[in-house]
Amino acid sequence: MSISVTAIEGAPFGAVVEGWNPAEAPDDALVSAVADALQKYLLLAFRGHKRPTDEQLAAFGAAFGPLIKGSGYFGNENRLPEILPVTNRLDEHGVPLGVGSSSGCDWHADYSYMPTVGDISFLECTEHPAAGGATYFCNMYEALEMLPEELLNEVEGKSAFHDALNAERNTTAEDAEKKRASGRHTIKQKPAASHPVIVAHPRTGRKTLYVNPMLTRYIKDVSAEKSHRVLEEIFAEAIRPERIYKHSWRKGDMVVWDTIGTVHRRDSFPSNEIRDMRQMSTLFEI
Ligand SMILES: O=C(O)CCC(=O)C(=O)O
Ligand SMILES: [Fe+2]
Repeated sequence: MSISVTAIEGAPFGAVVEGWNPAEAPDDALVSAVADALQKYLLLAFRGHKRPTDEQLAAFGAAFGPLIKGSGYFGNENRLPEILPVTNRLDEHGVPLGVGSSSGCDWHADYSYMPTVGDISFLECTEHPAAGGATYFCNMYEALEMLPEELLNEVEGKSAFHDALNAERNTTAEDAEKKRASGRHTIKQKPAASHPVIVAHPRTGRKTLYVNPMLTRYIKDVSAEKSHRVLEEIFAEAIRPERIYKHSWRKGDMVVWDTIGTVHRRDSFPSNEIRDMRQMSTLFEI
């Protein structure tokens, strides 16, 4: 199987990948071609392939590292454990079948609240609404390179505390209540972890800014007031239009991205429409 990789025209980063055959087990040549492209482009949008089964999708993801069992973790035991449904679909009792509602979702890096964080993430589009529901990605390597010196000085050598409390903010109160009543929870435990604010990517050594508005709670060893101010200033400096790629979904797209070196968010969409995605992440200790 040979894939073609083409930079996305007009985008600050990202490439389209064509020629993937999900029915073929990923071999070393494919895995290294994808890993190289990912390092170069940060984000790869696979397009034009046949729809992978859950098993094929998980086999592809697992070729890049150990996958978190996202489905069990978020209380959606009805699927292959490695595949997390990001969907506003409901089951026959009106209980959400996955995480994610029609509301938007704030900038974050997947699983930044875990000791081993999301490394490479995968998001595959089964169904999307006619309008809305785009996903945006921001290059945090560049954000670090461009960070004003005064701000850099404030965070150099510092760590930040991340937790999952805000992950639930992205669901509607009504959906959260239905999940609670059903005995399923969006997150069973409330995990938390600390990581350096400036992280060297474990494979490339490239330094990135590892904080995000949704999951980073505070910078450690400074006053609450200072932590709040510095984080606000960092986000305002870091998350800027010139380093954001917007992905408007087509059915069947699979986007793969460097989740240590980027942050992403989702737009809301009309609640009477269905958006159905399959998500996976490999984990890595940073
Ligand atoms: O629904 C989206 O577009 C983004 C969901 C998300 O944050 C993820 O899959 O990691
Ligand atoms: Fe995410």
